[in-house]
Amino acid sequence: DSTTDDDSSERDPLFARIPRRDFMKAGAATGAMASMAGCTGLLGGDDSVSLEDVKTSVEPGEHDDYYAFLSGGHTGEIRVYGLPSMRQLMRIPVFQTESARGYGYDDRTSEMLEEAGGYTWGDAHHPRVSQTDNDYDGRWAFVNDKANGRMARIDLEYFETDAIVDIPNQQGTHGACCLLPDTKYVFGVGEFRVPMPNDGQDLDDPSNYTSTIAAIDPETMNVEWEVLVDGNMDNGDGGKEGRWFFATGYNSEHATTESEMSSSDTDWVKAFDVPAIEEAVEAGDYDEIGGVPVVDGTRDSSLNESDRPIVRYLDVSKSPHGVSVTPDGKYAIASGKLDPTASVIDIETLADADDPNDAIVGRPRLGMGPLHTAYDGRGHAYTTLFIDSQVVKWDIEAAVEASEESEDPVIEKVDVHYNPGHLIAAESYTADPQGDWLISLNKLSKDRFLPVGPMHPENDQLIYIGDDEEGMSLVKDTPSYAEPHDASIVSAEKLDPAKVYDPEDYDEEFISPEDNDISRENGRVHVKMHSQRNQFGFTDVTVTEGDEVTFTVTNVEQTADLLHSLAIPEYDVNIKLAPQETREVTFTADEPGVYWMYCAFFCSALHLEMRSRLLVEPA
Ligand code: CUK
Ligand code: CUA
Repeated sequence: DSTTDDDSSERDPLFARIPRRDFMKAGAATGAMASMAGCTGLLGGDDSVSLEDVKTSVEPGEHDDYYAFLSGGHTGEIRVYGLPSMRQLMRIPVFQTESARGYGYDDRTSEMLEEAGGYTWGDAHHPRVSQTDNDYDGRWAFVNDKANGRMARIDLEYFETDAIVDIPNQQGTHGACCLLPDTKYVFGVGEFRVPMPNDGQDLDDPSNYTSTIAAIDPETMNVEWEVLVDGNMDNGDGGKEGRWFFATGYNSEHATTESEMSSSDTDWVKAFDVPAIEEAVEAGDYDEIGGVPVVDGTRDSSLNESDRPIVRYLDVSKSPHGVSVTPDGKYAIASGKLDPTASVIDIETLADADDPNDAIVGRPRLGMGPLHTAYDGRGHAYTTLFIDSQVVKWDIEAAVEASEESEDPVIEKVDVHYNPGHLIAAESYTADPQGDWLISLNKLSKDRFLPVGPMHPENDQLIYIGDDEEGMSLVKDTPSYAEPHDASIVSAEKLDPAKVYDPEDYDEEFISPEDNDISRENGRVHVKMHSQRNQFGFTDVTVTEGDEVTFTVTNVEQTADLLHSLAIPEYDVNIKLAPQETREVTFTADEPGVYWMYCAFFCSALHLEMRSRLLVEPA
């Protein structure tokens, strides 16, 4: 920690967050303490802190203040960044195989990918981190697969994908989010409408296509129930109080072409009343389709069935895109996309309103192409303007007070480069955002970086939002590989990743040096061996052509960061072995010859010598 030599940290905990260098810089003009006391907001009444007084760069050897989990779009992965440095700390493969981690190469992960449909890729959009009492609890992150209708869970102790569910009745699972305060469900929001079941019936009868939201139990990753609705759905966010869940939707027209889909001037935000849905499921008021209870939440049914409609349809301007609930849980804000306004939905009003549209209490005019909204916890909203290439900061209560569509609530706009999709502020999805950093995830970088061929990187821009008087400050550009959609930013102290594996946490047998063993039975060979600097448990393993061979390999190192792997040339095998980790891999030895099994992590000066022979005898 670079601040330990800064004696001011003993005086005020706030100073502990300011690296000495920046502290000195801030104090250079008039002497440290006097200058700091004079800084806008720092020791004053409001919460804002000037940019000069926060860490914007992270010196060599220092740690960041935040983790940011960015989705990797159609690479299928999650990337972990540090903030404010924007350094990429780790990549977590989710829907695609990845050789450095041996993900999709060992038996456990390849079976998981196989059981989740056997696809080789996914389209990961919305990483959401689990919460308890409306705050990050460090357990899991979840992310959707828009391509194949799936939801994955990432274990944040090991930073690895540990479950993927193939959601029945959904083709494109687009939105993903949690029902708060305690992550009772993870919701997958179905985007593409298809016949249900999609088995060849009603091929060209779009009026019979449907989409659903799916409620997934975060512990078991089972789909507990689904609700089918009218129209496409897009993004979603759960209320903070455990009752409401909101999904935007375009295509209330039930159309199949772009021009028809955007012909109507209004579309819907759907508000799902979760306890009412649970009652319906409890009462058996559902059809079982694809093995899960599916409750009818179409417009007509929800208006007629009971005095407590399970889905409320709110009319908003055409093709809304993002929706997010404010930190205080009062409003859900849906962005217009094809309309320059956002719709502010009063959640409390919604419960009792005869006409759900009465709950729309504000329509601020923000700019062209509003897509997604994030929060600083000081009453401001930040919305990306895709067409204008800007982030607009606006005042939520001012938008509610303004009687009609007005630009009044707009405080400030900042240019971003270019065409932002999502944006995310630090801990914006919790009840208590940090209010300092915001990332704008821009789809196009155009000329911002050295050219690298026709495919450009995207540009994730870091913006400081902690100073309400100075306004937003663009701090850095970060090129990123296609293509982050959403992100979650979590204070570093809220996560506690493991340094080595705990063998109790996996099913494979831990192989110590004394457990090394080769057993053979009916054409099956099971090799159990340990690995350690600088050798595997066996220098030679002999099998016969056609044998089915299983290797169970443990890295018995206790030292953090000391990885080995078992790579087998021409057999397409590479399993990663972090300290105390065991992995298993099974393959058929169908080509006779000598194969040098080696360790692919440069683990010591004798790393190159860390290799053993697999001898496959001709049958
Ligand atoms: S979506 Cu991509 S920019 Cu999937 Cu949240 Cu809006
Ligand atoms: Cu072990 Cu290289």
